[in-house]
Amino acid sequence: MITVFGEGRGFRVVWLLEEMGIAYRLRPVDLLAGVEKDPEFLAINPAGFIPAIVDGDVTMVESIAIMEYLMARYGPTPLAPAPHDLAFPAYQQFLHLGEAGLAASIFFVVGARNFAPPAQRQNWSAGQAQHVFDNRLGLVTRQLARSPYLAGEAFTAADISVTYALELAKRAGGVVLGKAEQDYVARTSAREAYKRAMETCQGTKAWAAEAEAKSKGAG
Ligand SMILES: N[C@@H](CCC(=O)N[C@@H](CS)C(=O)NCC(=O)O)C(=O)O
Repeated sequence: MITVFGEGRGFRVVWLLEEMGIAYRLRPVDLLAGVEKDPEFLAINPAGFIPAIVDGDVTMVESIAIMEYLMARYGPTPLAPAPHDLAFPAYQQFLHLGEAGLAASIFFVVGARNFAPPAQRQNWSAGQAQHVFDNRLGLVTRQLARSPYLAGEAFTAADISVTYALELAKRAGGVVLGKAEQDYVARTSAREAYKRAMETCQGTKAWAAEAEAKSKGAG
């Protein structure tokens, strides 16, 4: 059976596995407690970041690469349009933009806002990361004016990639999503597979509930 190590971006992997109906188990990794206290996980990923998967003899990191591996290995699946499909270029672009453009940049804004010493919260690099996120988000907004999902009419793994990034930005990055993005996240997160993934990822579920309560308190 496939083992997924860690939530965080591991939520993408769990959501994909739920969409595809593939058996797995989640092995929690507590980064806040200190990964050095988890030698079993460090044996899987010596670099100590999450997520990782183990599937038989295969060990992998990088959430987008893991999703591509799972869809290629256990597909075909409509979550990954084939190369000759008209939806393929947008699918491929937004699958990667969700991490390389959005999550990777807002991750550093989240770190600065929530964990940096107060004097460093507004530092130059955090500002640059925010700028990169905002700029790439413009491409998502433009695409959502054309179609309900990022690759067109049908939900794909690109939507798993980008939804995770938007939720991270909203819950911990202080980003207020526009109407199009809010409606989009409401659409993608209404899926049964998303709800099952949330039940598996209890850390993510608690974090989402806390962020929701905070935003209501602030509003
Ligand atoms: N590009 C990687 C990013 C992985 C990543 O940064 N994960 C975060 C948590 S979601 C982490 O483990 N951070 C701690 C660290 O990098 O040491 C992916 O998509 O999997």
